[in-house]
Amino acid sequence: MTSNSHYSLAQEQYAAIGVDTDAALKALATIPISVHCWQGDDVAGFEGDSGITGGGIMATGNYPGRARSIDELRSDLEQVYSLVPGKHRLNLHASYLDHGGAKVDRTEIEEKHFQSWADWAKTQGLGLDFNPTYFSHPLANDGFTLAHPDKHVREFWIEHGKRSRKIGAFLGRELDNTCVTNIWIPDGLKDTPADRRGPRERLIESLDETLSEKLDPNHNLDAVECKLFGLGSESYVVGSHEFYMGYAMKNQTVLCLDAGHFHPTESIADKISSVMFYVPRLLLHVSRGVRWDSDHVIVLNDDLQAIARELVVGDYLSRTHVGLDFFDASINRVAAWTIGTRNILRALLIALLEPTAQLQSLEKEGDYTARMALFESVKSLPFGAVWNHYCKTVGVPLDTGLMTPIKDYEQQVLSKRS
Ligand code: RNT
Ligand code: ZN
Repeated sequence: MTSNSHYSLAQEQYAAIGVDTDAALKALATIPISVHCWQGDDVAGFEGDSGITGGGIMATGNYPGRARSIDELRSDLEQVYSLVPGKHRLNLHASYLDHGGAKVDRTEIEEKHFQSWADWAKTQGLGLDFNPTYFSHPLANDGFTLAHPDKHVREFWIEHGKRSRKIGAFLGRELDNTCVTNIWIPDGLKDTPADRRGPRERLIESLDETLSEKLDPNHNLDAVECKLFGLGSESYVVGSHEFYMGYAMKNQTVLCLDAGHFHPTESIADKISSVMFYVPRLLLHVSRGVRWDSDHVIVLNDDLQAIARELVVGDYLSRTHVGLDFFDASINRVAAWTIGTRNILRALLIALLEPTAQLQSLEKEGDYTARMALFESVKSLPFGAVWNHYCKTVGVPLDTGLMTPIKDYEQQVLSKRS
């Protein structure tokens, strides 16, 4: 049987439950995924130092081939985008600046340090997103930045945040494509705090000051990201969920929910339809928590499907920026990026192929038995044939054909890096 007939058959089976596969693929093609730059180099950045030093996050593994320069990272990213169907975005951290050889501290970053990223993004047809970098820096090493007890340290990080937002606006303007600038800070304590309130008061002040300049929302949108705990902040994180949910609601900023930043059994899927009543927009860091780690490569599991389903079924896609946040240094990084990015798209496709109207009317009628039967029967419909058809149409490999180009690239490019 040809793959075309596989698709026709799938089309028929979905049509039988009232689902239009062509419409689902058309919708999928319009969803941009913001691919995080930091999977390619283990969050090292290009400031000249080597990798995360503190800040509650950690890349583990020593698979060869990490990108050591901007050119290498771009080359790897081009490889990734060529293996992922659709038009997407790149999410940059301030530490990935193009400093042209000069030592540029975090309070010295300017638009010009990101010009080459904007130029490259243009040639690639990518939108850009941005993040101030509040970790891997001597002034972040004691675990506090925007909430630091020392005013001078706070001022340093406030200045960094202000500059980052302006760079975000610059990128949005250059590309004529709104940039989301997301604030995540590591601030917290390893052991029981004596004062939970003080650091939060300071954080509010620092955030207010950082966000005080009004920027054109067509160019830049501000987001804030919470966390339950991190390495070195096990007992207390200043920017907790309640903290940032309140802050985002009050100030109408974008709220960022990272799938790995909650209790291990707590899913962000159920939070979406609650917070969306109160915040203008949502940023997702789609990730996978495994025990203490919040940043494993996303696989097509129930958690991922639940998140994608909420976005589609709740009709939230137009108010949601879907970003990724994982970093695995123990496997081929191009593969990690590619597989993860394709997985959120696969999850979204499954959601787009759901007979939602039917499921919801069964639920309304109170027929939970039929709802369960339909939910379960949908699981064995041939979503893979629809996905394969999409990959074929846009000219990217099928899932089963991914490792050939990845291995070629590894052999020709990655393995030559020491
Ligand atoms: C850390 C946050 C944050 C970072 C990136 C590098 O716990 O998830 O989003 O992963 O900014
Ligand atoms: Zn995150």
